Amino acid sequence: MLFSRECKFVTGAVNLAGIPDTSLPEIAFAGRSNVGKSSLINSLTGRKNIARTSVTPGRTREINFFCLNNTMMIADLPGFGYAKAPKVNIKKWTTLVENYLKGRASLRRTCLLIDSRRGPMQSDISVMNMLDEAAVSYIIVLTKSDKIKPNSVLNMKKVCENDLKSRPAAYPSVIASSSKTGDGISYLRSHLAALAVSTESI
Ligand SMILES: Nc1nc2c(ncn2[C@@H]2O[C@H](COP(=O)(O)OP(=O)(O)OP(=O)(O)O)[C@@H](O)[C@H]2O)c(=O)[nH]1
Ligand SMILES: [Mg+2]
Repeated sequence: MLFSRECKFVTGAVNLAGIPDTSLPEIAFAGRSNVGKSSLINSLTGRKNIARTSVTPGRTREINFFCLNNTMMIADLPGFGYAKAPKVNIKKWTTLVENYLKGRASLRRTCLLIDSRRGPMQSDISVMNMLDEAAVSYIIVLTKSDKIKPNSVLNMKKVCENDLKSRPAAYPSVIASSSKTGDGISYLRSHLAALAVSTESI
């Protein structure tokens, strides 16, 4: 229900000062450049292009905030791990996103998106380490499940869930999704909608 209602773009923040002042529960979408963050937000909200999607990795440079039905906030984070990104951009990403993730009191969960075909890469592992150390609750969402065989998706899900056992801030189950076929989208919607009403942090 929540996701089929009003969805408004609020603002794009390039620094901490630009982050909107709101106490609504918030969900963040993090992941490597091109993993499918903006596409997933479009699919979840049923909008074709509320979150801009790109063929050029590194397109989303600011944190884009959306508000669902005046009930929940969504934050689309700039992608990381793009090898060709200038060093100064990488530093900017790290500072802005780390400060946001560690300091956002209203953040209920971070969805860390990982490509189903590749699994966690070094940059994903660094982000998971940071989230575990800062006790920021996160869930792994595998993207682009349409690109590989269903069996391989299941396998990747199991491998990731096994790795997560030793990670204190990780939600134990992994969700496989595709913005193309809609796989996992309604499941993810209900998972996130439940966080909008509950006050628990994990
Ligand atoms: N086949 C397939 N392609 C997808 C899927 N999700 C995203 N893509 C494609 O992957 C590319 C990147 O998608 P984006 O949603 O822009 O990725 P992003 O993570 O927001 O990228 P940045 O903003 O650069 O960090 C686009 O060409 C999308 O069409 C999916 O589920 N299946
Ligand atoms: Mg994007």
